[in-house]
Amino acid sequence: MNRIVVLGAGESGAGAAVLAKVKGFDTFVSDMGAIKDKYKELLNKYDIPWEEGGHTEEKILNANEVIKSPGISNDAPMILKLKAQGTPVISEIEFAGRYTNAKMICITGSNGKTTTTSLIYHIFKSAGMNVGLAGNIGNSLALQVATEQHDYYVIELSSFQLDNMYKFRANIAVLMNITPDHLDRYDHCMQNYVDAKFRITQNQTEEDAFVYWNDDPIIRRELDKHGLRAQLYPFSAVKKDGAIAYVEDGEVEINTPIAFNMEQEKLALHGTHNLYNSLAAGISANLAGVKNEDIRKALSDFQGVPHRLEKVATVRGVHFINDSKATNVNSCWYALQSMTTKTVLILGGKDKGNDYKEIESLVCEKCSALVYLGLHNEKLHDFFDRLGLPVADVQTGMKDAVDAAYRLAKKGETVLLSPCCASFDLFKSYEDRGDQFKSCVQSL
Ligand code: UMA
Ligand code: ADP
Repeated sequence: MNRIVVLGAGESGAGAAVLAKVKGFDTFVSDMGAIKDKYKELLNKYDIPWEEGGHTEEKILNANEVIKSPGISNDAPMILKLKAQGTPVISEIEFAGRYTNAKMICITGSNGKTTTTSLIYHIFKSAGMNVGLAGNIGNSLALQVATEQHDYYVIELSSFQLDNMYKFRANIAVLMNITPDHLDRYDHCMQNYVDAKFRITQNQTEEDAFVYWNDDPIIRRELDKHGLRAQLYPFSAVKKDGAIAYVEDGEVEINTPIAFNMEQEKLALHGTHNLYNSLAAGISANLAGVKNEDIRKALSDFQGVPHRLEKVATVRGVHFINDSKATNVNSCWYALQSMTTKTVLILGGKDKGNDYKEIESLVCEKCSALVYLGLHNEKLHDFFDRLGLPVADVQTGMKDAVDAAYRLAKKGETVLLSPCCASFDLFKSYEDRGDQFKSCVQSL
């Protein structure tokens, strides 16, 4: 087997191509769109042939194996052709996993992946371990495996990456939660998405660990279905139902493998959802043998991740919070739940099959007004207008949304950007959306 074709030349594909090349494969990269200059430079540096602006069939269908970028759907025409002729299609993570003996700490879930991944990485790094940060967080695992040597990788995994993973084994698998997301990629069938998430446990052995949120109804329902062999480490906000980590009398406690405790007040991240993230990170570090004092210190001095409940400024008594990464309904639920003042919520964007019922009662309880920000706000009008809150409809961009929210907010209230939707209708990315929000707030 010597020809590997990589489809898509973004962060994932370019890294996979470099690894394939340094491992001696006849490597070819094909991108349907335009390849960014930085990835062209990387491919050229390693003398890897590439094409852009289309997929040339005869250069792809002759591959022995194809590495697919996660952004390409499994029913894209080229993927269907490859599958029909029996060519294996794998993800970059699956490929990279073959070339490293590092311990793999993998994090998935509908929400909290990036925060938990960053927190685990921060703990390991602060404890002086040789650790790489990779995956959906924005760093190719394959590129690091090709060019660096780490003892541990902390890897954020999206369902898209898990979809094309078959033999990869996570030494520590963390599943934060499962709520509807990306259903457009799963035939609008929730079970398909749930099954993708549970792939994080496949190939785990009795020596491995499965860390999960014990109160997630879907995870609990599914536990028996997936033939789990790993040791189980369930966590919960409170001591109940066999959780091995929880909060009791203001103390964060982890019972096993090594007893750990710290004052909840000292955790750097606030809010119920962040307690889950801190518990999952603490358990993972504990399992990897990080000393308690190092875990305590790192959980208390973590700086947080931009665009996740990020405090921006207070302008004439109105607080502004950037939660642009809330790209689904459940993450907005947690954001609203953690609000301590009345809130003007800015929401909207590219809908992913959202059901807003989940936040209806919190919107009634916490919101004083709504700003719909998107090219197509009809679904928001249909669902929320009947609640009788003041509403602004903005289709033009962030400046008008911030102005409208500021006009609607009373002194002491909070303007929260927590959109429930992807950003791609009006913005390049959720980072672009959050950055524009911050700069519009700064210039109020
Ligand atoms: N392309 C094709 N053929 C197609 C479709 C796309 O060639 O049919 C090309 C595009 O022209 C583009 C390339 O594929 O040049 C991009 O591939 P990609 O969309 O997979 O993007 P990457 O830059 O490789 O980034 C991917 C992840 N992107 C997606 O899953 C959409 C990044 O997650 C991840 O950080 C990166 O790999 C490294 O692992 C981003 C993301 O949005 C942050 N993830 C989703 C999320 O978090 O909700 C799942
Ligand atoms: P992901 O990488 O899974 O998208 P992030 O850590 O980037 O997760 O957080 C995304 C959004 O979800 C943030 O806006 C945050 O407010 C919310 N969030 C973070 N952690 C959790 C959690 N454990 N449960 C639910 N929502 C969360």
